[in-house]
Amino acid sequence: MSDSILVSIDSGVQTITLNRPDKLNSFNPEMHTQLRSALDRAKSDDAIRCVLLTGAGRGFCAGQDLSEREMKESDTPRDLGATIEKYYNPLVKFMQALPKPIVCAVNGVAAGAGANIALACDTVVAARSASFLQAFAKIGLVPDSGGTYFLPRLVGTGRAMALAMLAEKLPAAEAERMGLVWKIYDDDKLMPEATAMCRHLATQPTRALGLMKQAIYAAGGNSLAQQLDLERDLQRQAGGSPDYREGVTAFLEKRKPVFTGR
Ligand code: T3D
Repeated sequence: MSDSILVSIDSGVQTITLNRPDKLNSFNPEMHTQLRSALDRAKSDDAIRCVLLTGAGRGFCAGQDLSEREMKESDTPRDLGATIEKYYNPLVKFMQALPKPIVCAVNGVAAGAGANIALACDTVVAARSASFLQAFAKIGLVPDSGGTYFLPRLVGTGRAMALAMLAEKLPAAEAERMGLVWKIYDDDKLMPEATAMCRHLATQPTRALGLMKQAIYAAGGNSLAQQLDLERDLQRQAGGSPDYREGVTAFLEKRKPVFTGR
């Protein structure tokens, strides 16, 4: 098996690099399988307290590998719903449910499912030269991997519709202005800055950060009353954690807290 992704773990940060640069890191089954197995490790390994996702070469990810989708006039259409069901949907659901922060460092073009997998990460930072492209309309498809969910929530219905239907490349600076991206950095600063952010997150109260994900992602589907109830329940869990005890003790002792993630 080739290395469709590269994985390293340092200072509590698991860095996952999509690694099919000749195809702008587009997804084939092997890359899906390897990415999922790295994320499974992120979930089960207590030493990993933050995930950093990025791409090798000049692109972040160009979505589905279209060289695997070549077809003749006479071919029976492939069931694309099956690939979505098998790979993309479980990936996005797993990322959102992972009780640890995932930061995406978009190093270049993020297109098709690649753009939406970036948006499925908890925080997105990007290189100044990066761009986002809802490429689906160009090939007669519909945004997937959560694009029709994330885009209207992040930028509003009108902009989401235009991004999907016009399929124009959105430069990183514009994506930052619209709220798709937290911060942009000069290209040579992207990985040092993203790594520093992840190392910081890896020292934070991981359990509380996981509960924050749960609350913030639930908010879109909840009424205020439901959300307040959820906050109460999650605060009950956070309040029982060793990191809460450490946070309060450190505050009262006027020192920096040392969180263990528990
Ligand atoms: O199928 C299913 O299972 C359903 C799921 C669908 C999910 C999806 O993601 S559908 C959307 C698929 N993605 C796209 O439609 C994007 C296709 N790529 C592009 O439009 C352009 O490549 C980019 C705008 C992303 C970048 O353009 P540019 O000019 O910077 O680069 P390029 O020259 O087009 O690409 C560089 C190489 O990467 C090139 O190979 P070559 O000619 O140097 O050998 C190109 O063919 C290859 N490449 C780029 N994207 C893909 C790809 N190869 C395979 N699949 C790709 N998606």
